[in-house]
Amino acid sequence: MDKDFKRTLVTTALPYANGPVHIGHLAGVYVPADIYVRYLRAKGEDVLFIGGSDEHGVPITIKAKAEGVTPQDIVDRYHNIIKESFAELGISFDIYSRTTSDVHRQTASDFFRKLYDKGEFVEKTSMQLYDEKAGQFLADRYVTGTCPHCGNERAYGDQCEACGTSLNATDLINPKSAITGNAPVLRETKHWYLPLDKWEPRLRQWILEEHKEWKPNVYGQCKSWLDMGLQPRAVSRDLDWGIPVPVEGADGKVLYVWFDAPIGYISNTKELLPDDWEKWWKDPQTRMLHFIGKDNIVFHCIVFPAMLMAEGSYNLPDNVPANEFLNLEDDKISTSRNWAVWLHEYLRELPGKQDVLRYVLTANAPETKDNNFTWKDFQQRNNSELVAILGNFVNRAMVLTHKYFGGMVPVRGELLEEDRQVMEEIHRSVAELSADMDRFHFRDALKSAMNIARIGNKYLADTEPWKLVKTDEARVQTILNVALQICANLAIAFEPFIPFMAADLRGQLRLGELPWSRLGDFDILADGAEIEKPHLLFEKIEDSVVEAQVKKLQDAKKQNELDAWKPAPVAETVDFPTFEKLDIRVGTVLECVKVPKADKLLQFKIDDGMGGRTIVSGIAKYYKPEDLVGKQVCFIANFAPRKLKGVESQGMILSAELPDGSLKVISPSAPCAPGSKVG
Ligand code: B3M
Ligand code: ZN
Repeated sequence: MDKDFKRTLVTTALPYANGPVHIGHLAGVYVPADIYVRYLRAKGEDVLFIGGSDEHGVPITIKAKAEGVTPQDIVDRYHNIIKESFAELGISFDIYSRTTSDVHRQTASDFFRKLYDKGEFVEKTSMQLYDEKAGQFLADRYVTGTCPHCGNERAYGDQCEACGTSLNATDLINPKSAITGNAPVLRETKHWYLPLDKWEPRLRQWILEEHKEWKPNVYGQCKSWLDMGLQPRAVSRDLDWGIPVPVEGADGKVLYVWFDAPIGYISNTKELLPDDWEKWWKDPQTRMLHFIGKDNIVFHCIVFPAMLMAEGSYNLPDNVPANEFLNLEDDKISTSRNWAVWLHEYLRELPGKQDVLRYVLTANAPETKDNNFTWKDFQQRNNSELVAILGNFVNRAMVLTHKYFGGMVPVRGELLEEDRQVMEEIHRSVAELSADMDRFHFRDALKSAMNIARIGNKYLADTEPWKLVKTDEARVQTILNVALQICANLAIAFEPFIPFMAADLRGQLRLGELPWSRLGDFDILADGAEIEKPHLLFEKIEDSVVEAQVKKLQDAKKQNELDAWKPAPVAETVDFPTFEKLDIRVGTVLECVKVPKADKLLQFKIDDGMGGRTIVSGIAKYYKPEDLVGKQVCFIANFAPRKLKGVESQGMILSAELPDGSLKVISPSAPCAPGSKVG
């Protein structure tokens, strides 16, 4: 920011169109980027906000195959969901396009071709796994097999999810193609590599020397990559989904998704401004910022800049304010385990609450370390911050104005020390707010904005205009004028964070859009101006609402556990005489009661055809005793007797254990004489 610039280009990571976006994406990338863009716009700066979907790559083809549809069907579905839900959340992109657009195909293809023609690539052949039955090379994700590190038999070719090791498909023991189940063979293939090693000295100088101001998490990750030494990276793949490699004899090869995706930022600028896009990318007085999550740092700080250096005519990013990860209810967000809050579902299930989500995700933003989202905290921040501080202050100031002055902004008289102090405090908060915005410290900036409302609340509580109204109306006029000017300040301060509230508040105050420069002013509302009858800016969120969300998550977790369940391995082989040693019989339950002071145990009186016996069984959690009376069960009749909570158990009732851990007693399929042998 110390450099002179005329305009700012802001990009956000292009989400993969193989699923909807969740709160982790929002907190890390889209909400902070939108806050910053809205801030720059309010300052009157020239800014362009570019977004779009990343529609290539192997996961999309896998999903398509699993559903029996085309990759284009998949990306059409998710691109639309993502685009609409961003718009509904108020993420104010100037364009949200996609990497299957014609402009992008052409732009990415030309970019590759230019590097190819300049001799910037190295061609290399290597051995890759090939599925002879499917007639295609296999991306790492398309190969499964046994992990060489931990023995997990379901490891993927790029990673073993059991032990977390990243792998090459060729490392797997007993590799299998995910397409046909066949064992793949090794076959030679040719690819184009970008020699990152060639750019290493320039990258070192540019990042480590010239960008020491980058966030420590970003700078640190870059440094460790650079210190490990950079290797050439393949920028093409053998795949039938993607942008064809624009070179003779490259049939069946497409650009690697991480080569084409960042070029999407350029393509989308071009699509929006066909005649004017170049100044946003090539004029040194344009400042470029990439908002991304921490898993994308290397691509945006090293690989894409190296591509831009190789091309030669583009600017490099000025900053890459990457965030860490957001956890959900103390657990890692996981798409495959459905442990996530999906934006499109949130918008449907909590309609009209866009600002609450934006507020909570900013207050908890994972700016410097991983952070946690909980529904309890969501409720609490809504109820005790948005409702109790911000909403309450604005409402009080406006209600009092209507009550005492017919809804007209009262004239401000002489200021007292307490008024001047409040103005000064607000000036301090405003200064901190702007400074934090410039440093991408949006959590702190939001605190400063909320502080303005806190100051307002305290001001009304201290001056008690409702008490003065009978004795000193002139003083009340001054107090409410100041309070209303604070409301107008809040409409400016909160606009980048919670724009729906800001628009609502401006409407209630009958104000148009307000520039950031007016923040800290106390003459925004003119004397005698009319304001609307107030309505509440926020409503309380009841327990039942967040409890329903927590339950939804827990249900998803249970469902996952069931989906992942596998029967226990079969025990050691036994012969018939060994089996016969167990004497299993059918019996009828005559009585069944809970064992006192033992919450797991039921005590049975069983008709075993031999005079009856008592058996104690640990199934109290799964049955009401009365439901079992009269039922027939199977039990081991020659099980050594043992005492359980003081009761002698003469046998063992057989039950099956279900995936959720519950037990179900085994009954014969038709009535049997008590004492019948099972075998
Ligand atoms: N689609 C990865 C991701 O969504 C990737 C980002 C591309 S940015 C050019 O995390
Ligand atoms: Zn493993």
